[in-house]
Formats: sequence, structure tokens, C-alpha cells
Amino acid sequence: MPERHWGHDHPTGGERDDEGTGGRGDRPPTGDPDTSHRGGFGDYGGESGGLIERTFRERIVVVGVQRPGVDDEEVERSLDELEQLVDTAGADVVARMVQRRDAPEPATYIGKGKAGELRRLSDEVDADTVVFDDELTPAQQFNLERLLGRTAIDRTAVILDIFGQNASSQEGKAQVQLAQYRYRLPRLRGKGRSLSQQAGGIGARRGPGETQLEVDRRRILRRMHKLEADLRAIAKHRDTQRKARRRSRLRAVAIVGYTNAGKSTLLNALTEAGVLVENRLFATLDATTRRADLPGGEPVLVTDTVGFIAKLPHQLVEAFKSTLEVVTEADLLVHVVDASAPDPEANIAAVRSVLHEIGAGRVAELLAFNKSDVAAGAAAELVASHPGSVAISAVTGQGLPDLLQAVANRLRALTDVVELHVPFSRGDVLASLHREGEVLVEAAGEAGMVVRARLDAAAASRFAEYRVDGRDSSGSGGSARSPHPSSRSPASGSSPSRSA
Ligand SMILES: Nc1nc2c(ncn2[C@@H]2O[C@H](COP(=O)(O)OP(=O)(O)OP(=O)(O)O)[C@@H](O)[C@H]2O)c(=O)[nH]1
Ligand SMILES: [Mg+2]
Repeated sequence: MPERHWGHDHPTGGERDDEGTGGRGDRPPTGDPDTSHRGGFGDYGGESGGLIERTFRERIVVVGVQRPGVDDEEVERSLDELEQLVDTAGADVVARMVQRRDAPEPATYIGKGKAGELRRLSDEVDADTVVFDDELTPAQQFNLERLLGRTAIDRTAVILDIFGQNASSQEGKAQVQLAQYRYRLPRLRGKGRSLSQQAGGIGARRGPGETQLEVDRRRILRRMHKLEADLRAIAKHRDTQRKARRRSRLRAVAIVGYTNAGKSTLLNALTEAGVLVENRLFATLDATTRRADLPGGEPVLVTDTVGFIAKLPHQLVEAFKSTLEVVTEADLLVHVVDASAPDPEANIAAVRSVLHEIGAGRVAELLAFNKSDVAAGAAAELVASHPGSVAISAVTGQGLPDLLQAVANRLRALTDVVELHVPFSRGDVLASLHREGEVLVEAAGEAGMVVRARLDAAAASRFAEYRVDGRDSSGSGGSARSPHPSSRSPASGSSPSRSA
């Protein structure tokens, strides 16, 4: 089990020994290390996995840097969100600070003078920890802790902590632990309380000439390799299930979106899945798949997935890649957006950027503006500016029939209508056309059957030798990202049928 820790390996107030760095002079001015460091948020030992029992709610100052071209509101919104993350993790924000800078200071993220100001503020409000809104480099974090005399952590650490608290499945836990190790490894320090000392016992023994840091590093690397192997085994098992799914030929729809947008609520509304719904960030970490029936009776598989957020730690994206294959392999994404959020467009952009990062940037996407029960006006405006999108309320059920109809239409639009000539002798080909596509017209011609059928790109190329329209549809794939994929014919969004 990994130690729960926010990315640094020494206690924050007490016996840290920053050899040769002059850190001694920067102890917290409160003087008494026991009161300045009260355990908890930045310093959890113990086993990970379940909820962290923190002895008290830590007092936090949040800090952001405002770059040129970013307006005040945007910075405040980002800090609001960070505050929500901190709250979700189980601590209280007691102050915030923003510095305007062209770029973060390489050594200290904020300027040195500002750091002094921040230290005074932190003393004044009796803060335990300072949380920065961008990922700090290990050096920045180290320097800031010296300058501030208290724990300095970043948004990434807070998100990793929440994921750690919320992980419940074996795979979820392994993924989060792996991400936490990847975050911690470059932040290990040579002195202070070490992993091995925490663990005590036989493992704490060093090899000849080995420093404690090397021991810790080796141990973390070994655990990472073990986790990677575990995850590969789990992924292999899932791969088998996925192949079975493919054989069933059911279409797959993945529900994606910003955290807390209402994805799980939507899955429950569509399928009675009974997935946990909470007004909490990252309530869902594991994918859940259920069957739903589209209007007309066609069944589809619908999967609820982990939520995304602005500045989602790349360690997490990396660790969750195999879970997120349900997204990259989906036929269609239903991208749920909280219409009542402060800046839905920014959330859409953040989600799309993660989709891009995991290789799902080209999967067809249908926008669903949720919570229209409490944000009817905003939802209507958003629908107007995103052609092909729908307004829904996963709670009241409002708009859900429209959503299902839109899903059916979009899935249909992913297929092309092709014309084929099948010799009379090839009853087997006719039969597989019926199985693999939707046969719209079938009539006897001179040399064989004339068939018009809807086929997806893969099937269309399998039946290429019987096609009379001569086009090879491979490449179009039906997966451009946009409410109206331009590579498609005009009927992509709204017309339920453009069959002959
Ligand atoms: N008013 C309103 N609230 C909603 C609606 N849909 C979801 N919510 C609420 O939004 C909160 C988050 O819902 P979830 O379904 O857990 O959201 P999620 O997208 O799965 O969130 P994560 O799994 O944490 O990323 C809950 O408090 C829901 O009750 C809606 O249509 N209207
Ligand atoms: Mg959820």
C-alpha cells in the first residue's frame, strides 16, 4: 500500500533537515512545530484506498497566477473550482491570492516578493498548507515550502487525493496508486522521514552504499512495476469481454463530460443502473455499462465514465488510459454538459482536450446540456449555439426522449447507404448483409439481387466487391468531431432517415 502523502516526503513543520540549503532559517514563525503542523491534509500516513480519516479540517490558502490575456473572472473561476476540490478532499480554504505574471517564475512559481507576502498572509490566517492552482515542478515545490514555512502542494495533488479517496474497485485503486507514484517519484527527497522509515521493519535496511533516497526510489519503482503488471492483467480480461461485446454487434455509447455534470444520473435515468450519484467531484471512477433501448427498439450499450476537469493531471490520464478505452472505442459519445455551470463552454473545451489526449478526439459527439430544470435559459442558449445538441434534465427526465432520438439518428448517420449487386447464387452474402447492416431495399435485378443497405465503414469495405456505387468508404469512418460532421452528408443530425 502506498503511503498517502501529497507529494513530499517530510513532515511540514518539524524535524525537516534541509541539509545545505539554509532551510533552517525558514521555520514557521509560530515557533512551535507542533501547532504549525497538525497532521492531516498534507501529511497522511496510513493505508490508502478507503476514505481518509483526517484528524481535523486543514486550513488552506489557494494561490493562482494570472497570465496575460486571462481575465479576472476566469482566474477567480479557476480558484473557485480549486476551492471546491479542496473542500471535496476534506479541507477548508481560508484565503486566496492571485499574482499577475507573464509566466510562472521558474524557481518559485510566484515571485519572491509575492512569496513573502503569501507567507505573511498564511501566518495571519493560520494556514497549514498552501495550494497552487497549477502543477508545481518538484523544485518549485521544494523552494516554496522553504519560503513559506509550510506545506506547498498543487492542484494535481488535490485531485490525486480525491481520486485516492474515491477509488473502490481493484482497478480504480491500482490506477490511482500508479498515478500517485508517478507524481511522487520525482518529488522524493533525500532527507526527512522516508517511506522506509514510515514502514519500518526489514525493508528499511539499506544495501551497502545505498542512500535512503535510493532505497525509497527503488521501492516505489518496484511497486509501480507491480501495479502496471496488475493493470495489464485486468485490461486483458476486459479485452476479452470487449471482443464478446463486438460479436454481439451492439452499438456502444459512452457518456462523457466534466465532473459533476450529471453523467451517472443520466445513465441511471436511461437504464436504471443504480450507479452512485453524488453532488461531489469525481464520484465515479469506474465505468459502468448497461443496455438501453433506443426508440424503434434497437438496443445499445451505454457506459458511464469518470469525469474530467480543467488541468486534469496527466498522470491520471495516463493511468486511466485502459479504462478510458470504452471512450475511444465507442461509436458515439454523449457529452453531458452542466448548463448551470459558471462557464459551460470552458468545460466543453476542457473535456474535449482530455478526449483528444486519450485518442478519442475523432469519435462522434452529441452534446447534451443537462440540468435544464434549473438552468432552462442557459440550456436553450447553448442548444441554439450548438446545432444538433439537446437540452435535458437527467433528474426530471425532461428532454430524454429527444436525447434518445438524437442518439438513434446519430448512430444511423454513422453508417452510409450503399448499393450492391449480389449474384443470385450468393444467398450467404445476402444473409450477412442483413446481419451486419440495415437492408433498406432488396429487389431482383437481371443478374442478381439489387440491394440498398446501410453499412458502417468496416462492413462497407467488407462488401466492397458487390458495391455498384464503386466508392470505397474507408477513411470517412463516420467519426468527425462536431455536432455536424462536415464529412457527412447533410442529414447527419436531425433527419431520422435518409434512406431511399
Ligand atoms: N438540478 C439537477 N441536478 C442534476 C441533474 N443531473 C444531475 N444533477 C445533480 O448533479 C450532481 C452530480 O450528479 P452525478 O450524476 O453524480 O454527476 P457525474 O457527472 O456522474 O459526476 P462525477 O461522477 O462526480 O464526475 C448530483 O447532485 C445530481 O443530483 C439535473 O438534470 N438537474
Ligand atoms: Mg458519476
